[in-house]
Amino acid sequence: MQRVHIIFTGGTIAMRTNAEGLLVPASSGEALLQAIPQLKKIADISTEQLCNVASAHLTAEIWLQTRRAIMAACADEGVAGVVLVQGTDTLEETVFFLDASLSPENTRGKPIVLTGAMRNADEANADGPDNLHNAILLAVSAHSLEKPVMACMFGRIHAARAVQKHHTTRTDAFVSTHHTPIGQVTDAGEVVFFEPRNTASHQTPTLRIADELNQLPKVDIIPIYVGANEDALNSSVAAGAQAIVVQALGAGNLNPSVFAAIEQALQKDIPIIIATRCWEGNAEPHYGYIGGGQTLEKIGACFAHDLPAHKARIYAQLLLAQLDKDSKKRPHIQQGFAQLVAHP
Ligand code: DAS
Repeated sequence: MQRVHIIFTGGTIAMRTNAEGLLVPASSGEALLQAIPQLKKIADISTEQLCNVASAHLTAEIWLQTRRAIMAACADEGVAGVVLVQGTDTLEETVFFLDASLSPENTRGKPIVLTGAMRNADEANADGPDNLHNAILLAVSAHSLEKPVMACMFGRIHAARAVQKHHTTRTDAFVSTHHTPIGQVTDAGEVVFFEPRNTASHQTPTLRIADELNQLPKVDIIPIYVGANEDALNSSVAAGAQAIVVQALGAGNLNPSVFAAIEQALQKDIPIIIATRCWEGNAEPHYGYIGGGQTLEKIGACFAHDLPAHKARIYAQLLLAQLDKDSKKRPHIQQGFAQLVAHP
């Protein structure tokens, strides 16, 4: 039987209601597995508990540690695939971080499957056991994918670039924005990939970073809305942001006050990346009025394309992590984001 290595970091899947009525992290990964003995019929399982926290408490340091743990597991010839269990609130960020930062050599082509649960471990109809079951099945069967990092929730397999949590509580909370899921695990336990599964539309260029990194550069997100002013952006610059993602309106538009602040930040070599608050569609240079995408492009801002602000932020962090202290940031960020278009 093949072996799957499961890395636990916490989330609702491991939460229980305590004596004070508070839903908090409680069960270890091992305890969760003991309650689902049928999993042992699918694969041999080894486990590792990196932490047991709500996913709102995850940090870049934990991500980098998780990345190293995945590389170590993949280097073990006895391991067929890796499952990473975490809270669903930030699952799409972790899966994107791993997908963008792990090269095919790092994973040796082995599947890396992220999963969690929408219902806590002590609910009668908890979805954690099913999700774990599906993730393990996927980890032993999804070999030879070009980009083997994916999310599996509610039987649906999502590409890292596309996956988003779009409902706060439902068990089918996850969707693939712009796309359909790349596959599914059927009720009969069959793993089915929809073709074409390896097309560029699901992929993110790999950004190689040093394995020993313990932190990622500071990149902030500034939301735009009617009446937004320059204060948040200026505070972010003053607090030492190395780049700023602006979650703009529509195709990538904002008002003259924020535009002026962006111009000043760009003059200080602080890259500005324009994302959109729209659910679907690309951020791109569309309008020529002050603060419209065309004028932002003219002054040197770049565009996040299909990446939502929280994924564009991670992509910018990884790009910045590739630079030495004295390198110019703007050209590198611009080139990096331009590559996303080649992988639309
Ligand atoms: N509490 C949330 C988290 O840890 C939700 C979850 O796990 O589903 O992300």
